[in-house]
Amino acid sequence: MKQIKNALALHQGDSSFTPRELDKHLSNGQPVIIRGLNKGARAIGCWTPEYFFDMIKKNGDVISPRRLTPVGSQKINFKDITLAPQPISEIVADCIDPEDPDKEIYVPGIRMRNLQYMEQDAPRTSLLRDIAGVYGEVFMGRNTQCVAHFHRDSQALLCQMQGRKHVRLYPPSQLNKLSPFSAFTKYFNRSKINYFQHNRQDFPNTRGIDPHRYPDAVRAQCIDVVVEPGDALFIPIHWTHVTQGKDWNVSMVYFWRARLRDWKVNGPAIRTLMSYPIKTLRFPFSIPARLYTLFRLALLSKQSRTAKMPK
Ligand SMILES: O=C(O)CCC(=O)C(=O)O
Ligand SMILES: [Fe+2]
Repeated sequence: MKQIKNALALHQGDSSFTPRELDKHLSNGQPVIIRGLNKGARAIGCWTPEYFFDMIKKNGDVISPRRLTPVGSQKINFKDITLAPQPISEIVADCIDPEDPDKEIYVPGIRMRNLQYMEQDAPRTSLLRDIAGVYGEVFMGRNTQCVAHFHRDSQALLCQMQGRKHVRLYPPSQLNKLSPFSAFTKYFNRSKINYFQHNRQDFPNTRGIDPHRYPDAVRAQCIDVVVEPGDALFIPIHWTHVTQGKDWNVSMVYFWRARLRDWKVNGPAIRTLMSYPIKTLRFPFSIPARLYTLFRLALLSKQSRTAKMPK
């Protein structure tokens, strides 16, 4: 892992991070850590899992996706890492006094519009209120581990509200070293590497991948940063990133569409452009397949009804 020197801009508090500053970093495609951007938010002090559980119970539950990164396997297989969805209150209840403190519990992004009451304790900073089309997602759990990916067409601001999170960032030029899935699949923006195959007890776990299987990834240039509660991290479009949250942790991530002029010519951009016609091509083929599935389902339900009929 070669750390890129001076590649991460640093700001302190919200007064120094003006819309002009943000604009500069959007144009340069440079990541920024803003220490203490949200330090005044109530959420920083009170969002224990117990408080979170009560808040959900009072305001309404939602069904959440879940993921679990397997120990020992070199390659990510989405079928293996995806668990059955569960009510978020149950997931948060699991985060309170778990029998195994090292257990991984991961909510890999829920739209914040389904949990709008969260914003009472964590209002958006003025910076975000000035950007059109911003939407939020919540990533949370215990000992969370994500799959390395880049954002196809959006910019992102990760706001850390509880716990610590290690984020590794790779410039767009490094993507070919990170074993991305085929450009012709829907996973074209994700890496096949299991970043948490080894050394799960480490935080940050910078030695999680298999160096024999992925020697190029080990040599890739990157930036490692740990975000603390109250900090925010700007993740530019097409930068691959992978995260590891320690213990109980909550991040509110805000996304907005990148301006076309902030795209650069690079591997992730080309993959994204290729994905648009590929998706359109896949779609007409999927129509007959879906009709056939519907037809079979209709036939099956007719057969089962027939089977139940008395002779
Ligand atoms: O925090 C996580 O687990 C993932 C966050 C992420 O991918 C993002 O902020 O874009
Ligand atoms: Fe992301």
